[in-house]
Amino acid sequence: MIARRTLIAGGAGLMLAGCEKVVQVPAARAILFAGEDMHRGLQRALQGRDALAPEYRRDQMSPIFRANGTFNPNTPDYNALVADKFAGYRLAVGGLADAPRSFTLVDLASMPARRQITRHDCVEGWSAIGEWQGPLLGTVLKAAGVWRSARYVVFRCFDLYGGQPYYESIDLVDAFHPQTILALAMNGRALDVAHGAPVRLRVERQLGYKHAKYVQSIEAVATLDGIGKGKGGYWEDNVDYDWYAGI
Ligand SMILES: Nc1nc2c(c(=O)[nH]1)N[C@H]1C(S)=C(S)[C@@H](COP(=O)(O)O)O[C@H]1N2
Ligand SMILES: [Mo]
Repeated sequence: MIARRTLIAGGAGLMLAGCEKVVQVPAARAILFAGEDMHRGLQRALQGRDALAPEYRRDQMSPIFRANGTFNPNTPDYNALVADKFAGYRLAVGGLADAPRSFTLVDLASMPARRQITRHDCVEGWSAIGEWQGPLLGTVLKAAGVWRSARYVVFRCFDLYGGQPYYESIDLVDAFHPQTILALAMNGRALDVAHGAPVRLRVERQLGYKHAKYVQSIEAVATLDGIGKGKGGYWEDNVDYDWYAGI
């Protein structure tokens, strides 16, 4: 929450907060979004962690939504799943949970779905607006009896990126956020391989690298120690990106 004193200090203090934020982000993004970051920074300062990310109209959707990072995991295991149209896919959900289990795509598709048109912001300086559909992550976690006392959920992916396993983690506040979904579809069609088939995370209050594609398993944990190099994600471990990538 923003301190009352800062609010009373008025425009100058808030503007400064916005400027600092712009200076921290990589140059391309800063140039593209400078004005907007200022505005959004102020908005966020006044909102809590459960605030919703903006949603858009269908006519605002990007004609092209580029893919980034891994375009195809291209491992024997993954290729076998693709060949079988993901009939053999199982999403394992476990860790700190009363009823660890795995879900087929049919299981996931039969859960109540949320559909949302949101803007994806990549730290490299591009954005795209697309429509995503799938069950709330919270529904899936509840179905596996994930403990509310767990602190994080870790997503392990099918791909290696630069030879390292891609993984990510979020805390339970984001995991149970009403827009955090396991997307099975994008722009009205089953996810394609480039965008993370068959299941990818959408965690709409955070930057693109948190949105794990090709999710293979989800583990609820109390600490990120011992997961990868301990910083909670591929980019956090290898390039020192922030673990909390709020936008
Ligand atoms: N498994 C996996 N997830 C990933 C990545 C990746 O390389 N592998 N790249 C991340 C980055 S940096 C971005 S911007 C988005 C890109 O999603 P898109 O390919 O659907 O545009 O996926 C994120 N999730
Ligand atoms: Mo990204």
